Parts: sequence; C-alpha cells; structure tokens
Amino acid sequence: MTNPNNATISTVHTAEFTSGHALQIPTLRILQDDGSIYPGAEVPQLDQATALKMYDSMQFIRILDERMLAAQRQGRISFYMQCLGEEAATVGSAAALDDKDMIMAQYREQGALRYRGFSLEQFMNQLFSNEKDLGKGRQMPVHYGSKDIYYMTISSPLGTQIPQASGYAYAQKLRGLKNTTICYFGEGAASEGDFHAGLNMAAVHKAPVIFFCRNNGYAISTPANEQFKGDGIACRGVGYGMKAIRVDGADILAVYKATQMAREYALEHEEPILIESIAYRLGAHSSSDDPSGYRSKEEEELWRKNDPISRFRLWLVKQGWLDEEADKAKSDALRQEILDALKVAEKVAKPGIEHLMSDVYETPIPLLNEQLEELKAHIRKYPDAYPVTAGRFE
Ligand SMILES: Cc1ncc(C[n+]2csc(CCOP(=O)(O)OP(=O)(O)O)c2C)c(N)n1
Repeated sequence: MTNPNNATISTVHTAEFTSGHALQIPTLRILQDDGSIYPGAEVPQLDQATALKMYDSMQFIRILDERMLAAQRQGRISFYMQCLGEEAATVGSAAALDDKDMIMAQYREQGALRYRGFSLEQFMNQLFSNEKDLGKGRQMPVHYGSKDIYYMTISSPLGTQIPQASGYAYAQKLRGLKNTTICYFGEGAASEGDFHAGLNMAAVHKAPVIFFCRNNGYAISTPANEQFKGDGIACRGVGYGMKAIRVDGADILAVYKATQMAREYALEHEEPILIESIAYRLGAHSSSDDPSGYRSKEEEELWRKNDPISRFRLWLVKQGWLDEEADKAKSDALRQEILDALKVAEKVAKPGIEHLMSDVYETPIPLLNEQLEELKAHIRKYPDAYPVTAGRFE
C-alpha cells in the first residue's frame, strides 16, 4: 500500500500523548565568556584576516549604533534601531556565506551589511534619506538595500522576507547556481503566517534557504514566553521536516560554525535549514521605544555580562591576533570617522520630489502627475516649510 503522507505510520497499542517538549534542542556553545574554548568544543576553521574582518564589523556597528541613536535624540534623523547584543549573530552568520549568497534581512542586521561591504557613506546616506541614498530617500531609516552586494531592501511589514527568501532560493536552485539565500527574522516575526507558509514552501520544494531566527527574547514589549509555548523556534523547523540547529547568538564562533554547516548542507542536499540564535536585545526595540515599561534593569544587567564583542575580543587577544592598545586606538579612529561621515551626509541635499514616483510606473498614471503638480504648487506657496526641496524641481 503506498502512503502519500510523510507522517511515519508506526503502531502502538496503548494510548499515550507525546509531550509538547518531546524534542529539546540543545544550544551550541564554543566560546566562553573569558575568551577560552569550552572543553571538547571544536573551533571552526577561521583565518586571521577573516576573524579580524568579523571583529571590525562588530566594532563598527556597535559604534555606529551609539552614534546614530544619539543623532536621533538630537533630532538629526527621525528613527533608528540598534543591534546591541546581537552583533555576533548577524556578523558571524554573514561571514560564513559566499559574497553572492542572497541576504534577506528583517531590519536589525546591520552587522551582515557591514561585513558584506556596505560603506559608511552608504549607511549615512540611507539614514539621512539624502539624494545619494540608493533608495532615493523613499524609505524610513534602517531600511537598507543594495543590489550590488546581494542585500534585498528591508520591508517593514514583519515576515515579508520569509516566503520571498523561499522563492528566491528556489530560483537559485532552478538556475543551477551554487548559492544560497539567508533569511533573517526575529522570534516575533515567526508568529506571522508568512513564517509558516515560507518554511513549508521551502521544505516541500527543497529550496536552499538558511532561515536564521534571531530569538532575542522580545518582540517590542512582548516577551517570547508570552508569545509561544513550544521549545523556542528551532523545533518548528523539525515540524516542517527540515534540519534545525540552535546556537548561542552571543558566541560568534558557534554562529559561524552553524551557518557554515547549514550552507554546505543546504547546497549539497538542496534543502532549507533553520538556525535559531539565542541572544538578548540589549537596547530598546527602536528609538521610539522605552523598555523600562516592560522589563527590569536587573534582567538587562544580567544579559549585559554576556557581551558578544568582549568575548570575541578576548579570544582574538589570546590567539595573538589582536593588540588591545591598537584596538582601542582603532575604535577611537572609527568613532571619529563615523562622526565625520554623519556631518557630511546630513548636509547632502534631499532627493528631488520627482523621485516620489519614479521607478514604479514606466509612464506615471495621470492621477499621480496631477498629485505631483499639486504638491509642487503647495511647496511654492510655503517655501519656508520645505527649505531643501523648494526651488529644486523647476
Ligand atoms: C505585520 C506587522 N505587524 C506588526 C508590526 C510592528 N512591529 C514592528 S517590529 C515588531 C516586533 C518584531 O519582533 P521580532 O520579530 O522578535 O524582532 P526584533 O525586533 O526583536 O529584532 C512589531 C510587532 C510590523 N512591522 N508588521
């Protein structure tokens, strides 16, 4: 008798429930807090240049985050989101990829962008929505994207990128490319229907996607334990018939190792893989959020001790690959470089208003043309309210 169902049909004669937590997925840890390696753990193959590039990316985004949050507080940009506490998760995973693997991110993955080569100027131009921004100033800050470095533009609605990643990876497979797609999302986004549709589609159609869930404990103010009852997110991959692994998201060596393995497996077997990274969102959700309303300082302090950057720094120093004094000087220089770039980008003019509707229709529909003319008339009438745009569209 053929069985069209994937479910295993084995027989028992005593009625018994299977526990909701029948499968408890362990967490891979390689690097300890003091920079030493857990006894018995295997350090992934990593050369000095790659390790230092990873460290540079973590350090860069830590400083960028500090600086840009301050810029938002000063009213210089409208919005910002930090990656604080998740630098190892986003950098370690990106470092394990090929430069032509597609990245479909959520919004907190600036580490992956930096590692891929998004320049400081490109970060700034996007954050200031100026005329040099690759997105022509049409997105909120942090909605980065760059075709050149295979980084899909961020979409605000949660979960958008998940089924898109399944489709993109399926096309990579059909074209015979030896590339994969990594899809980042939070544990909160995993509550969206798109998560389930995307994972199921990738599993059934055998698309080589690496689903990378950043489980950082919170979806804005909702703690993960108020959002789901299962053993985290990794077990859901098993439910969809795909391989899964859980890693300590503050341990860059564990993240790197897991992503390297996932990439190899996804390409060799043409299958999706789910990685769940457990870290903690140390900062606020965004510049519009105040976490003191829903979590304690004590909880934050406990996790602050688990700093992914200092852990990796201690390992690099032990390896003899990093000099602490030179490191301090480099971090000061980086801070200055970021500040200088900020001052340049904020003075660059805003994009012309015609870009409000360019790249959408080959020939804009008449109603849009009418609305654009109305807008121009409005700006002409109130030039003081539109100091940058006024006079630039005649
Ligand atoms: C469809 C949709 N619903 C709600 C929101 C509002 N929203 C933005 S971020 C967020 C929390 C997401 O949490 P998580 O996926 O865990 O990622 P994290 O912010 O923790 O990195 C919510 C609810 C949204 N952007 N899109």
